[in-house]
Amino acid sequence: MEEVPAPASTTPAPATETEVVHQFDGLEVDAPRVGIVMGSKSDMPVMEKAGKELEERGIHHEMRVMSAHRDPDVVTEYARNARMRGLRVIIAGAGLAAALPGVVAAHTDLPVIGVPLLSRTSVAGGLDALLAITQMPPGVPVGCVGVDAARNAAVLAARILDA
Ligand code: RP5
Repeated sequence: MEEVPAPASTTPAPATETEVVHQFDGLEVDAPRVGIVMGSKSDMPVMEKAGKELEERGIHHEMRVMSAHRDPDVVTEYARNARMRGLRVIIAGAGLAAALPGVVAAHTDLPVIGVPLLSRTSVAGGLDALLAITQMPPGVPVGCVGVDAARNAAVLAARILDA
């Protein structure tokens, strides 16, 4: 009796190890896993504490200055590409009408940790930024640490990465 060929499988063959390795060819081994962004250069002295904490823990990170109000297109592009670039958590610090963490969270599903910052013209000791960061609409969460608590944001990011 003539043998009938088996129908072609609709499920793809399991990937070989070589194929898996090739899929990761484009990713740098030491690509940053945490993105630290801030609304102004003036935020750097405080936000550097987050970078220092991550460095001490051996967690690759990058630091960028971009303002939700002054550079909206840059922020949008950064947030939209973040996951594809290998980032897993974003720490976003801003003072005053601190829109940066919320705008980043609007464009990525990565966890975003906001750092409300004290600035020269802050009101109520940074409460302006703290409320701007925490009072997000349902469905677009931003985690938030204390005012100027950049180091805590890094500790939290490390815990998220280990989860
Ligand atoms: C915010 O306005 C920044 O995050 C910063 O904390 C504050 C003041 O910015 P500069 O006037 O110092 O650039 O957007």
